[in-house]
Amino acid sequence: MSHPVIGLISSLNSSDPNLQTIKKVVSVNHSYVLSVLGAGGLPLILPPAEQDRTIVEMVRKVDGLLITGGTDLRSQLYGEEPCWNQGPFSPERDHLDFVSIRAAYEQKKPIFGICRGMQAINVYFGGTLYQDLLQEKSCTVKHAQDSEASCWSHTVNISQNSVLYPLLGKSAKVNSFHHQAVKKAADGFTVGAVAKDGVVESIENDRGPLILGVQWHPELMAACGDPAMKKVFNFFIRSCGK
Ligand SMILES: [Mn+2]
Repeated sequence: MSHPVIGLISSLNSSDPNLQTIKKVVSVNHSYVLSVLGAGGLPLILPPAEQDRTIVEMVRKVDGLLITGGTDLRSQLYGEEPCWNQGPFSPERDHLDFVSIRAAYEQKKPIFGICRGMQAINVYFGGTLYQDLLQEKSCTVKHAQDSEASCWSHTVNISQNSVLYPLLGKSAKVNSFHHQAVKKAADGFTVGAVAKDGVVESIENDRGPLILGVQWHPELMAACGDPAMKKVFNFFIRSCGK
């Protein structure tokens, strides 16, 4: 079997917010690359592009799309003005996410969203987000861990109907680096995993080629050899096989 080509959505970063756009850096955390390679996929990094049709053509070159983590989405994308704790957003990244999700969906290619990537999928298909979990009284689990990224910090309960259930069972140990979360899941999507405080930790589509999102960072655990999270990547790469 040939190795599926996986498009990795990149971010446009700069350590200095005053840097001109031309000096910014297109980047993908190495752990995504390692996790895709480890599962037998061929990672291909997709940069932002001004024209929609350029992004559509890039997506045509891949067998599946991995929407990586990143900054907060612009809140207006789900119809809200920003709250005080809205983090910096990236218009280039918002554009890249939405056009590539649309293209992969239309081209019937599997999509895997991680952290911001899951939130982008949910918002693209019409769902909403909590802008800041710290404002939610019911949110009693610490979702922004201070510990090492490869360490798990909270647990999630997985529904029996989820694609994650055969891989992880009814409960999984996950890391957590988010202050936003899915509020209303988009139509056509089901919540697959929740934290003990009810915060949504995964969503998946009800039918069609796989669209899966997880709120934690399996790539940071898989790249350090975590067997459970390696299974998640193996499952995604298998889904992208021709
Ligand atoms: Mn969490």
